[in-house]
Amino acid sequence: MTIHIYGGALSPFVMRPVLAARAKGLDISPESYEAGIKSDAYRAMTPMAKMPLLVDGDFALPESQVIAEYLDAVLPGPKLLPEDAQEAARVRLIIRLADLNIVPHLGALFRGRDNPEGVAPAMAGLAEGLGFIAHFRKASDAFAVGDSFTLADAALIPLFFFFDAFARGMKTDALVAGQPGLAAWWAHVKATDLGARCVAEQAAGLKAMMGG
Ligand SMILES: N[C@@H](CCC(=O)N[C@@H](CS)C(=O)NCC(=O)O)C(=O)O
Repeated sequence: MTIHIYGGALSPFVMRPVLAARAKGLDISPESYEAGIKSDAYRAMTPMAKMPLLVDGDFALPESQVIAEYLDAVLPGPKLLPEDAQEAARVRLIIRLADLNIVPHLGALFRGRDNPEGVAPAMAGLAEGLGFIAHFRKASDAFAVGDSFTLADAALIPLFFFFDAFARGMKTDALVAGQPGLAAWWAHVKATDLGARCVAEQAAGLKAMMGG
């Protein structure tokens, strides 16, 4: 059965399970849902009408993190959650912290041109969120947690794309530079095949959204 992930490549939520699948050895790319994500057919599969949506046969599954965990469970390939319970908990914690403390501020950066007063509070929130994540990483972590790619890298890479993407206008790269451990992680993972491909696909998505 072919697994489909519907959504656009700019979305950090779409790229999270895409990265997880690729890390397991399934070379998948996000597909746009032809009828649109607000269509009745799409809403019949997920009433929230958001991307991503995984479709695996007659099984439809929304929510990026839930999809990534499903793929880790069903696909062969390396496990994306460490065996060690404390390391697995650190992976889950970093993902949770990113969803709670990074994700909510990204929208304000997108709206920065129309709503410049929203940028400074978002930057402060992002700086705090990065500090929370950095606190739970170890100096020995080459990947987000430990020495191999986990679900935490799948979540963080497509979010960190935006720190580079908004750097010219909003100096968001300084937020990453302010956390040397995370800056080293980001330099490392975006030089990997998985990371570089994700960044290139998101950049192409951003360019397309900006009108080419
Ligand atoms: N919590 C959801 C968030 C999904 C989400 O917000 N997706 C956005 C794209 S970045 C979306 O579908 N936006 C279109 C809309 O809301 O109409 C997840 O992790 O999958």
